[in-house]
Amino acid sequence: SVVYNHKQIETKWRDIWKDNPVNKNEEGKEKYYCLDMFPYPSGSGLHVGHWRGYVLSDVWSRYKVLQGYYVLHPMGWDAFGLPAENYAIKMGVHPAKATAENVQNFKRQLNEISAIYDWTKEVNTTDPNYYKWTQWIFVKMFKEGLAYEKEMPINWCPDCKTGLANEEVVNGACERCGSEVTKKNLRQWMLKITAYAERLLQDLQTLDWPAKVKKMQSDWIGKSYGAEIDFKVEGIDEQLKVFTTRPDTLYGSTFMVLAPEHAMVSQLTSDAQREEVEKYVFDTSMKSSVDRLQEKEKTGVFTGSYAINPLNGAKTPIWISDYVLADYGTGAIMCVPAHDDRDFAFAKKFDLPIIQVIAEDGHEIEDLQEAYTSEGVMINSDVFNGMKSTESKEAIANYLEEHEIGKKTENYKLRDWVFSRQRYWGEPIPIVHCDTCGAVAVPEEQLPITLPDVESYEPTGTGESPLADIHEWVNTTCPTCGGHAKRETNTMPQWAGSSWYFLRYVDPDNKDAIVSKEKAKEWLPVDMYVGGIEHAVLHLLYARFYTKFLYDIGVVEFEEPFKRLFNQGMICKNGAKMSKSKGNVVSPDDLVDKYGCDSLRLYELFVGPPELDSEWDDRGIDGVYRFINRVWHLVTENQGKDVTVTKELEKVRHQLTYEVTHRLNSFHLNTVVSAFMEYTNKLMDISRKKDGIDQQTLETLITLLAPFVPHIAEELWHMLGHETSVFTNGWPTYDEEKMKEDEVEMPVQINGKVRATITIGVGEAKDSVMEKARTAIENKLDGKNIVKEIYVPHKIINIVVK
Ligand code: ANZ
Ligand code: ZN
Repeated sequence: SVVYNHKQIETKWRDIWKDNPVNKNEEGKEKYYCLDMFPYPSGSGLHVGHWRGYVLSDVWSRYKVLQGYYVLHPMGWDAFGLPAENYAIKMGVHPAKATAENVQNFKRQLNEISAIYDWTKEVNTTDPNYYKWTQWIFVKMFKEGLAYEKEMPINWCPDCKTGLANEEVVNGACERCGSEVTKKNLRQWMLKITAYAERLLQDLQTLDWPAKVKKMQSDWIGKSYGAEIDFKVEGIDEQLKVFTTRPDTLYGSTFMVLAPEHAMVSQLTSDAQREEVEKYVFDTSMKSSVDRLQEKEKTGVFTGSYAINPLNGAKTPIWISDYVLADYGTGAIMCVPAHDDRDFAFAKKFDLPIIQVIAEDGHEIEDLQEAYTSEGVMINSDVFNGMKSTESKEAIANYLEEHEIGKKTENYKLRDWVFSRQRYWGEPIPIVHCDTCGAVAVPEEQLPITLPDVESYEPTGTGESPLADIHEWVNTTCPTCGGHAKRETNTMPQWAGSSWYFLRYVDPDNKDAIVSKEKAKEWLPVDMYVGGIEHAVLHLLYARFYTKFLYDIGVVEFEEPFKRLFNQGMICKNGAKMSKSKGNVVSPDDLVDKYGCDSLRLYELFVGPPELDSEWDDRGIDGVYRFINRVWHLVTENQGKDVTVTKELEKVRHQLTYEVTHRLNSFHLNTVVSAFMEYTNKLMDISRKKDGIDQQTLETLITLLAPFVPHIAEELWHMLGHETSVFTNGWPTYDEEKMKEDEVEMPVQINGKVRATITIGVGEAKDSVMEKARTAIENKLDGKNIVKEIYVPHKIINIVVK
């Protein structure tokens, strides 16, 4: 027909694809794995912001199909977590039921995108057949000593009587009730991710990931080089060990600060100072970690003891303060107020001495107003005076090692992972606590430990999960000795299920293993991973940690899960991230109805560079819709015409193929759309002025468009007489020789202003070009004379007149 009817076409092709998928497993095809970060199936459904990532990954998947790959493009559900639990508390609906409904709804909405998901591979983290393996990995980690229990201070709301995740603490207050959040020591399960710190850091180099994300991960791991130095303490026989990244500043150390939790605090505290110290220690223990990390006025208390500087014997007072963290380095620092901002603020507040030991050009500053944090030349440092501070770092560290008063060390910011939640809606941790044997792993053949039904999902108020109230579930026998034991009632964090799900898609029904060796070899690791930048650190780091662990125990044969990563930016409206809570959500439904799925897909790409946040404007889709209509008319008008292929048509065809291929490979998808628009306009010009467009050019245009607008592409492809799908055609190739322009337009300037345009041949001689230029401006000289001619081939002709 002449009129483009998106509804009819899109319904028709969706039906056809149902029985004849375009992505087929055929002899000799290579495999390609393109993965989306799987969604949390929330109750509010999909908006056009969610579409963006899903369209990006589908375009990429279909592109790979056209290149001849058999593509795995799966979808599933990260369905444990707080919202379903909160909904259960409010409405009394079991989280499993609410989740199942949300999944159905999500799936229906996802189908509107027409992505080539393979639903036979669907996974759901809340399915016992899935979380059996989440638990299995935990058991393996426990056996390897990587999962362990520890008393840990966690955020605690005294009114709700529950532990809170950091995300649930807003400005130091409980997100639910607004009370001030305190700390409570609770037994937690920890995963020893720190054992993998160095590998997680080093292997970043092997990844084809955005530099920004790699930097965020390496900052998070936070490796720093420095030294541990032993200070003698006056009057007692024990040494105080500090960690510093700046051994070069040792002569400038004028006091020491310990974390209030440091093991030696009590021992160092004099009788006169004890009351004040103990009060400070207690006050600190009541503060949330959030509070403590916030920049604010320094506080602290003197212990009454002194440490001796190992280089010059200086007597330096030992203080405690909450700006020193207990679990970093050694929990104790030597303070150099002249060269460290926090120490400077502390020294000013408590009137402690400041000694400058590094100076620009060696000139000491009189009355320092702020810490001098740059490099420079050593002063006030005895035999090291005059040395560059960069060199003295090494020199002083060596001196310390030689005299056995310190050693060079490496430190990581990365902490072990607090892995337990006092919640119902998560994977039960597969451990039982036996009166005699202690913590014992549930035998692998007894997995999964399924979540029992509960009557009340409310937190118990004791800091234990609601599971603790189900006595028939909690009380059990010990797998080792058969004696009385209790099940662990904490559950896993939401990250657990998403740290390995990419493995399961490959072999979702396997009853005997996470994934079979053969399937893993066929598909893994993931070739392309598409998802939001908000997961740049935690999810990606956890997934890399799990993969390395599974590699170590022989489950997989690769150490990195995701070879290539692409992070899409957010869709915003009225300047804010699109979200239900902001009330600025645009639903895809009306747009799909009015313009079609193809138009919305294309507009999702056209809206801006895919890696950046982009502002949504409904009106923009109109332009994309008109473009699709132009393609429709171009093909319908030229279909079946017997057109001789001109050099010009060939050139346009090769140029278009080149531009689309290159921009697509580098993920510049918005500019792919502009290339389509530009070249379609060119073809329409040619079509109007000449005899029409040849079949091969039309077919190339349609094939290149197919990953982006699959329905109309199939329709036009069939209109041109093909029986098979456009996705069997292969990705078009180009020939750079045939792309070359034989004529170019050149602007001609007079005194720097463009006054005319000439057409010249590629490689045309300078004399001939200038002759054309002079002719073109002949009658624009206003009686002036040419005094100079500037000619840069193919770029500028400037004629200077006076
Ligand atoms: C003396 C010094 C002089 C320091 C100077 C810095 C500048 P990064 O790079 O983060 O590893 N520090 C050590 N342990 C700490 C703890 N538990 N809590 C708070 N601060 C701690 O920084 C290491 C530096 O942070 C160390 O080097 C120490 O202060 C401090 F001009 O020692 B420095
Ligand atoms: Zn036992």
